Amino acid sequence: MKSLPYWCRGKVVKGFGRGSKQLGIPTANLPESVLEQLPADVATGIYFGWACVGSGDVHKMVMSIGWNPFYNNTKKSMEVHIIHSFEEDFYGEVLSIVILGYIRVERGFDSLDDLIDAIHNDIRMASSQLDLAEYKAYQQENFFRRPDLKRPSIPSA
Ligand code: ADP
Ligand code: RBF
Ligand code: MG
Repeated sequence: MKSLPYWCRGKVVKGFGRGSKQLGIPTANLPESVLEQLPADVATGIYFGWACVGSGDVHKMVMSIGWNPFYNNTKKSMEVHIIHSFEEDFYGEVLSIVILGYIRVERGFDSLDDLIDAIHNDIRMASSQLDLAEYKAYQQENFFRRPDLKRPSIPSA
C-alpha cells in the first residue's frame, strides 16, 4: 500500500453505540470527512499504528476501516481502539493517528466471542509490531505535537 504511512486527524464522533466499551474494546470513531479523504489504495481491513488524543501521550492503536460485516453495516466507518486505559471518554476531542501497517481483512464471525478473540489477537500483533524500531520511530513524530493545542512547553534542546 503506497499510501502508508498515512497521517490523519479528526474530532471523535459517536459511533454505532453497540457498547464495544462494555466488551472492553471501545473504539473512537472518526468523522465522515476523514473517511472521505482516505486514498483509494488504503483498502478496508484491520490496521495498526499510533494514536494521540488532543495533545496527550502517543499510544499504540489498532483500527478497523470498513463495513463491519459481523454487524451487516451499510455504513463504512473508521474506528480506532487505543491500547491504553483512559479515565474518561473523549468524544469531541481531536484524535490524531498514523496508520502504519495492515493486519488482516475484515470478516464475519459465528459469534461475538469469536470477534472479540480476533480483536485480542490483532492487539497482540499490533503491540509487537509497534515495538520494532522501524515502527516505534513514528511515536516521536511532530505531527502528534500540535502547536495549536495547549500543552506544557518542552524546553528546546
Ligand atoms: P461509540 O459507538 O460511540 O463509538 P464505543 O463503545 O465504541 O462507543 O466507545 C467509544 C468511546 O470510548 C470513544 O469515543 C472514547 O470517547 C472512549 N474511549 C475510552 N477509552 C478508549 C480507548 N482505549 N480507545 C478508544 N476509545 C476509548
Ligand atoms: N468488525 C467486523 O465485523 N469484522 C472484523 O473482522 C472486525 N475486526 C475488528 C478489528 C479491530 C482491531 C477493531 C478495533 C474492530 C473490528 N471490527 C470488526 C469492528 C467491530 O465490529 C466494532 O468495533 C464493534 O462495534 C465491536 O463490538
Ligand atoms: Mg466506537
